[in-house]
Amino acid sequence: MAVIRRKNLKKGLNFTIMSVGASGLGKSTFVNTLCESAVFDKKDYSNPEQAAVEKTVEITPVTVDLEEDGIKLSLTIIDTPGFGDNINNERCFNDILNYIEAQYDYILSEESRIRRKPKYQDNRVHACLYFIPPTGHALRELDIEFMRRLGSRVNVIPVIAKADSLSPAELVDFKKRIMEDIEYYKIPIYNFPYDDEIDDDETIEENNELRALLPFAVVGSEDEVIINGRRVRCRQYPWGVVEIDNVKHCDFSKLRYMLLSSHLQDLKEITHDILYEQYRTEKLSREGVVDLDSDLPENRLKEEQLRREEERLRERELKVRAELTARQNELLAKEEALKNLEAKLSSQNNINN
Ligand SMILES: Nc1nc2c(ncn2[C@@H]2O[C@H](COP(=O)(O)OP(=O)(O)OP(=O)(O)O)[C@@H](O)[C@H]2O)c(=O)[nH]1
Ligand SMILES: [Mg+2]
Repeated sequence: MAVIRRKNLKKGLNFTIMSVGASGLGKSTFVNTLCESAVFDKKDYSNPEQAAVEKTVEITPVTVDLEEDGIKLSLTIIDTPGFGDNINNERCFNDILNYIEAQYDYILSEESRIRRKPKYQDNRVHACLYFIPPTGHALRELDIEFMRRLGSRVNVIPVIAKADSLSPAELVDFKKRIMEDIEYYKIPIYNFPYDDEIDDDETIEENNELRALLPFAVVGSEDEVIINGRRVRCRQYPWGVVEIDNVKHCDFSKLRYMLLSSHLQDLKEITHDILYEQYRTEKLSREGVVDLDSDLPENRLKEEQLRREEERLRERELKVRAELTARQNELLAKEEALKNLEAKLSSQNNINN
């Protein structure tokens, strides 16, 4: 686990999460559950038949301010429209990928400015939750393909959506099969990386525990009931209650803690040092530019142009100043001449009188 720097503690942290997956898997409900507020509204609370979260139709970033373990957190969540089982999936998916890359492009253009703005908005996505339908079988071709493509651009964290639809034994089995598929198809997910030589035992153990939970089984709900005097977020069924924050019922609270607290810094560092760096290198080599260091001929050219422009302006200013001084001197000389003339005239008048 990376250490959060003191400076960042005071200022507060920015963190961005995206939810991706098929339609109706509970992505928007999850976001509301994570933020503990209705970030994405329901249609009509008074009508039970319509009291569901509206279908998401566009990529919607929303920022909420939270406090986790005394640390201020500005959390941006990007909810995306779920794809269906139709031919539009590709377009919908491309919109999501384009969104992620557009944030990199923005940082790239800011970094390559000669005069950088001291502060610019960084909207890069640090974690992408990929919602897997709770089929109980294995990954679908669509999930394999989409996770693989996302994985080279963003930290993908696979989650089993609506995990309350599976029995505990089915869940264990399903998780195992999904991880086998992820390994077999070499899908690059965020798997709690650590370094045996650098990281301490505690970190290694914690990462291994979280790795063993992959893919996280999530249940989302905004409903609450009172159990033994405690307010509990849950989904109610005729046969019982699934508690969202109960680790025996699902992995929601462990996922939330790892995202917003224990692994937040690591996810940010991987985004910047590995994923963004890879995108930057690919893009620059595609464009035929090797690096953006200021020593490059084109950067030197830009700086030279800028320097000449400044010189030209300075010369013009000097010229204008010189003209102004000359005019002022001319005016003073005329005034002097006028005064002399007046003095001469008045002395002549005195003589004549
Ligand atoms: N059983 C179960 N149902 C859930 C869960 N989370 C959400 N739902 C229900 O699933 C339905 C769809 O939820 P949404 O949150 O709108 O799903 P979505 O993924 O945002 O859907 P799109 O916006 O169409 O992509 C709603 O009726 C939710 O109440 C869950 O964990 N378990
Ligand atoms: Mg939605």
